[in-house]
Amino acid sequence: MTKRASVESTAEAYLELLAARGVEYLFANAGTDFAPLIEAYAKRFAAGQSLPRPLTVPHEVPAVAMAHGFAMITGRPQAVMVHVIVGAANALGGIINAARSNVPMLFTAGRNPITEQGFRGSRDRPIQWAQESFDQGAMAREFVKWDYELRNFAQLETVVDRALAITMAEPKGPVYLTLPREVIGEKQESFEYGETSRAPRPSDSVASADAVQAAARILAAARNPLVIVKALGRDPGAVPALVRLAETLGAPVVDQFHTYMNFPQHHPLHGGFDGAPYFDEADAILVAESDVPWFPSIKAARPDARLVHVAVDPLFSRYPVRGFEADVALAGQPRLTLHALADAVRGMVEPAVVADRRRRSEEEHRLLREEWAARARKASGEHPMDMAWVSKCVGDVIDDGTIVVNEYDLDATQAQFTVPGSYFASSPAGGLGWALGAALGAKLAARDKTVIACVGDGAYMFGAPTAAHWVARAHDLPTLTVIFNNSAWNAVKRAVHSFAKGGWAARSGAMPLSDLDPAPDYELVCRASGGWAEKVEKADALPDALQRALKVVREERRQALLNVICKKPA
Ligand SMILES: Cc1ncc(C[n+]2csc(CCOP(=O)(O)OP(=O)(O)O)c2C)c(N)n1
Repeated sequence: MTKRASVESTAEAYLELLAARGVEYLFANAGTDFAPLIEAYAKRFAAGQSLPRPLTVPHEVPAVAMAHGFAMITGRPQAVMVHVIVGAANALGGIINAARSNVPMLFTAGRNPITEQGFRGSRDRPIQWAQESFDQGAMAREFVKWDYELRNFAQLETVVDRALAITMAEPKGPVYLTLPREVIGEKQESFEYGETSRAPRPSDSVASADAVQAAARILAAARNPLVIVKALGRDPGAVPALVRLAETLGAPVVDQFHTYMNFPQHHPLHGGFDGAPYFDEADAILVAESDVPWFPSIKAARPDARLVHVAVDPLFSRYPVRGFEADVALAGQPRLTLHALADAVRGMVEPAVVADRRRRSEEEHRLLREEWAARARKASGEHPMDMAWVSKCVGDVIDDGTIVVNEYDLDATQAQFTVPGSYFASSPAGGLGWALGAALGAKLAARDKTVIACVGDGAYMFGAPTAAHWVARAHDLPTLTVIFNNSAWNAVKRAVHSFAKGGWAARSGAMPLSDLDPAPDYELVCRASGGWAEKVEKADALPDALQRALKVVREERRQALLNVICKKPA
């Protein structure tokens, strides 16, 4: 059905269309290019139309991360708008994160006025000569699935519907639309559009029955099948499918460099977070949504191990180099593929063999948990605090209503994630600064949940914390931030130790470019935006501090932060 709206500009028609397409939020960091849009919002507000709700985010890093966080919880793309080329440049790290995480998003930027005079919206600021680029899409093109410039009003519906359909098609990822000021500022009288988008929406797909049978034969014939998983839980519906397959096979499942909750950690077939101890035995490995199942240079699968890959895109086609081999690669929705595999495997395995494997895996699971508990007990007495202890204390406060956003330092062995959609870690691309904004976006999407952002002190600073805390207060998004503060970039130090074992840096202790002393009083940054925040220096004080912080977040509905002082790495 066609709808007709009375509008005064293309910008107003654009907002009308986004609202009609279910886009709830526009995360925005404005500039001169926004004038037509802001004017259109004012008119819509006067008419009682507030969608898509504009949220000011005073830095592009948390703006993009908020859209990422919202989409990772809901599966629905939101709009981000930044200021021309300079805003897009600040946003790009977040776009790379979203691209490598297959998170949908309508990323937009104003485009500087092209004309020097003669149009409504022509240049009227000195920056508008220097802020034009030859090809504005080029900056983001490698990391978006599609980019385009809105050229005219007549194509508005086609262009926006196409953008939204492409971002949502698997493999999902951001799209980039630039909005020239003359175009969005152009005067209109009315806008006619279809009530719903009729852009093609590709249906879910699943591998052919032959390929599924071939994969099932490999897994069923193995003595020691193993599952390696990383990002399967992007689709929470894939988690029970993996549980079914693992139980059918009696195979352990290892979360390797995991970025989502993929498999319940308390399940007896959860085999921990390191595949290496399994590789000597594993004669068939199912690699599920894992771009890096092992390091070929350190410890890899046996050369004779049979390999089955399950992923939306088992080639990871957007990666320049990825040499992991496969005997069978099952493309399509892993949720569907895994159910099909479980069905196929069921008739091929001996129940006694499965039961025997399961007993061995259960024992391994029990031993691993004892080892992790012992590590936490040992860490509990250390001063300054060990990150394993901090992780255990955070792990102890997690319940079924908690979402954790982890930018590096929460050690998953010390927590127990059992609910799909409860744990999210940094993108495989690792662009720092993601967690603070992602946690705010998650909270916006799930207001009844407790959202905890676990960040290193480095990750915290990359997240534009002044802007993020401002957003938490201004938009009423009470999250808890836990800073694992070791006054260093330990990831950088670890890389030096790994690259030059026992070398100059290790022997002399000189490690320039990796220390963050003197550590700021980060708690003051949160308090500056009305948050509740404490510095915690003693291990035995942390559990109570976490309880106090959670009470503030849940009952006062105010943001909170714990600056937890941890051992500084060598
Ligand atoms: C935008 C960006 N810049 C730099 C890096 C390189 N980098 C990776 S981890 C890291 C340090 C993280 O420090 P912190 O959050 O304190 O955690 P820690 O390593 O100390 O555990 C850096 C600088 C990156 N991943 N992203």
